[in-house]
Amino acid sequence: MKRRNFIRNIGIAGVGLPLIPNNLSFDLSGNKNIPVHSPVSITTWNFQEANRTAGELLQKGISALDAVEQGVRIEESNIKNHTVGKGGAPDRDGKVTLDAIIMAPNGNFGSVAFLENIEHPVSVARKVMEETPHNMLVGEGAYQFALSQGFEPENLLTEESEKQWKNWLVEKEYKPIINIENHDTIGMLCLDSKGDIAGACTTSGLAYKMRGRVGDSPIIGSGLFIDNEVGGAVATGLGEEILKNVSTFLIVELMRSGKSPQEACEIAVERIVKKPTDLKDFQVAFLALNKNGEVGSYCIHPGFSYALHSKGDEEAVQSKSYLAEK
Ligand code: SD4
Repeated sequence: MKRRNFIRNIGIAGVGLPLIPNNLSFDLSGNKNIPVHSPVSITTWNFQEANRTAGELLQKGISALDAVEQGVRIEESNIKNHTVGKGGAPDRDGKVTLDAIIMAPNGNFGSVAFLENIEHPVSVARKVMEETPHNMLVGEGAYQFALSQGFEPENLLTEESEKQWKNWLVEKEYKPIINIENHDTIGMLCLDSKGDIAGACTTSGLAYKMRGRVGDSPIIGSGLFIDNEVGGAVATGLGEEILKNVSTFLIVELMRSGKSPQEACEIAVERIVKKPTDLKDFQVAFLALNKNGEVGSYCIHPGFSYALHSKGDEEAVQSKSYLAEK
C-alpha cells in the first residue's frame, strides 16, 4: 500500500480542502450493484499512528464504529500523550480523571466522565452504549460498571506526569501554552466502506483542572456528534467554550442545511469568537466529515493539524485558522 506522510499547508497552498469527489463506486462482481465507499479516517492533531490504524482497518472492511474505538485506544495507552488516558495530566489534586464518548451510525452513543483508574475509557463508553439502557455514566458509578465488565483497575498517573504536577504545585505559575500542554485530545471520525460514519473522542481534559471538572469531550453535541444521514464533527480545545456553543451539533446541522464540512467548521468557530472573550487565552479546533468523504477543519489559533487517511494514504494536514485569516 502506498503511503505518504507530509504536512500539507492548505492555507499557504490555497488549494482548498481535500475533497474526495469519487467517494462512491459500484461493485459489479455480483448480481446486485452494491455501493462501495472509499473509507476515510480523520483524527485531531498529529496522531498518525492511531489514524493509520483506523484507516487500515477501514480498508479491510471493518466498521467505522470498530475502527474509531481501535484507533483512539492507541493514544489512550500512549504515556507520552499527557492529555489522554494513561499518562494524562492529573487534576489539581493529583488524580487522573478521564472523559470519553463514542457514537455509532445508528444514532446511539455511550459516554463516561470523571472516570478514574481505567486505561480505556472509550471502550467503557462503548459498553455503556451497548450493555446498558443508558448513555452516560460518571465517576464511581462508571468505575464500578467498568469493573463489572472485566476492565482491570490501574494507576494512570505515571512518574513523569506526577513529577510535572508536583512542579506545578510549587510554581503555580504554570501557564499552559496554546496548542501544546493543554491540547492533545484525540477525536476521530471514520467513514467505512458501507458509507457509515462513527466517531470517538477521549481525553484527560485540562491539566490541573478542578476536581470534578468535566469538559466537552464526553458531552454529546459538544465534543462529538454524528448523524449518519449527514456526517460527523469532533472538537478539541478549551471545553468550556465548546460546551457553551454545542459546537459539533451545530456543525452537523449546518452540513444538513447544505454547508460543506469546511464552511460548517468556520461558522462554528466564528460563533465562538464573536462572543466577548479573550482569544489569546484559548484554542478551539473542529474537524468535520460528510457522507461523501469530504472533510473540513478550522481553529482559532494557527497550529492545529490533523491526520487524514484516504484512499490508502496517510497525511498530516495543517488546518486553516481564524486568527491567521483576520
Ligand atoms: C477538554 N476539550 O476537556 C478537552 C481538552 C482538549 O486537547 O481538547 N485537549 O476541555
